[in-house]
Amino acid sequence: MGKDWWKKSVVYQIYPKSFMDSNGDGIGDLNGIIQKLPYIKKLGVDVIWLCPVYESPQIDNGYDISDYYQISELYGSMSDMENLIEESSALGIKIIMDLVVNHTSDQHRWFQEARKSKNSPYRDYYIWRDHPNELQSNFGGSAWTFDETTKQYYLHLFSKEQPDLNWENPKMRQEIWKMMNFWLDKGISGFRMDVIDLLGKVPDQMIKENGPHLHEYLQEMHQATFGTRNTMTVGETWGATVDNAHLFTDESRCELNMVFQFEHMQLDKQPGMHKWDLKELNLIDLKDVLSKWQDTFAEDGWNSLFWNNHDLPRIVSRWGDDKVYRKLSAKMLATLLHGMKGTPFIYQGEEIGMTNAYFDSIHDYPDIETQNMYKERISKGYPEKDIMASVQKKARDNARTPMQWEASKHAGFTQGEPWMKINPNYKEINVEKDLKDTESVFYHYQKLIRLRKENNLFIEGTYQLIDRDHPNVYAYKRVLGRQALLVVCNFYSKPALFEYQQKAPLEIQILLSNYKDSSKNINHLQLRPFEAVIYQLK
Ligand code: TEU
Ligand code: CA
Repeated sequence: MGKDWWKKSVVYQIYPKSFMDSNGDGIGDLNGIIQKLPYIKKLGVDVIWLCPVYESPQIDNGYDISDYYQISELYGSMSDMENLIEESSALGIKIIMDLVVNHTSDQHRWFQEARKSKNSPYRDYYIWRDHPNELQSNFGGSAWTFDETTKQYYLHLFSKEQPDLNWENPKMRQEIWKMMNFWLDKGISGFRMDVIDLLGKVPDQMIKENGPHLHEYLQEMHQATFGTRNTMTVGETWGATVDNAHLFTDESRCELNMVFQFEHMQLDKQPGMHKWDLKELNLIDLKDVLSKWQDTFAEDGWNSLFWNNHDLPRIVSRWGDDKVYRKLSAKMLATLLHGMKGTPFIYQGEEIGMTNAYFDSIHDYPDIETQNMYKERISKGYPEKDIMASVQKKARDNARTPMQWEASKHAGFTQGEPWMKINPNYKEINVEKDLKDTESVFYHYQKLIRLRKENNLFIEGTYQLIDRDHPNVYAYKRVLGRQALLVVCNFYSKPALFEYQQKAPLEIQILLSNYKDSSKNINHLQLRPFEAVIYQLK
């Protein structure tokens, strides 16, 4: 296997709590994932990114880890995890795990020891101050919580149950390297690294992201852990810009393979405001941002490609049309993304066009981020109907409703009572139905994945945006030698005209379309609602 296998891979993200419950307690688990491996294999992906399954009080669904070396009982046992690694590997599927090392749970032994006394050998694993400053937690409120026992404040950039680790402490870093090697030795193939750009924070200077020592830590990590192994690493970096992204990903720097940048995912909020403050997406902004990222990694570094994850609302509800044109628009969005240069990530349920939840009550959105925001905005006097409108559009729980496997009770997700309400549209939208329908969203994803394997243009072709100012159509080319792909997507339900104005190719072939009878007349293409076509030009 070459060192660049991750460039040719497609990744499937699993949020274990909501994927498949094997024992009827209403919570998805590792054996549930093992049961569904043939399904994942059928889709054609190469890698599973497994969200946290470690021991955790579940304040933030596992992003609050109390023991890095244990599997949470909710999800199974260490031997279930070993089975998952083995059975996936037998199918040619690699596993990457979530690495959550910006913070631990307040129930982690290190924090329990640290909070006992200022002289605790673990005190300096965390960040303590006599006085708080203005730093805010990403989940609302102050980032500092007073601890009675020792009368100091500790830092938490997320909930107060997620104290931040002190990365300036070399002993703490050693512990993390040891833990990473433990998992690599078990046979996992790399990590997705939670909020990795926060490690170098300097709270006294109000610096959260991209602190001065961040890249030293990542280089040290590379050297001490995965650097000598054939792995894949992707860092979650809300603070990445085209100017700093190369620091993470350029090969010679020996840090990470790629990052998740979120610029495109923030185009539908009011500038400078929070994601809850809604704004319509402007397609030209989207073209500019995605093209800028394609261009920045044209030579060195590599893009991740994604619309969805467990923190983001469902893309078909967000920028597609989940009412009249659900299937067509889900396929259009998939085509637009998977035609680009980079490694595509598919979030569970995206491959069947699962939608936002549209629950009416705030009680059906248990996520801590949403709950905190709701309370805060109610207390500030926002109208509840506006808050709920934002929740229905943007809440993280939109992605976390259980996977819809079948039309039967609880969508085939569990024999018991699901931990979270299931989207009532499961009778219409489910895996069973998609697998029976050759025109389904599932098979469209399957074809996109297959095309990427068959045709090197998808991996290596350079990216060129076409007709930037077209208000409704997103079109681009991928070029390699004398061959090219032309991807044309009508982003809206309104018919649109696209005219290819470059030199006419000798041969035009349709590789994939979301309509049966798309035209090859690329000089004058009348596109129907959400029509998306990939042409090969010779
Ligand atoms: O998310 C990082 C993060 O900053 C999110 O809280 C993000 O701002 C928010 O979801 C946007 O609405 C990562 C994990 O992906 C997330 O699930 C965790 O809650 C968070 O880190 C803390 O570990
Ligand atoms: Ca279970």
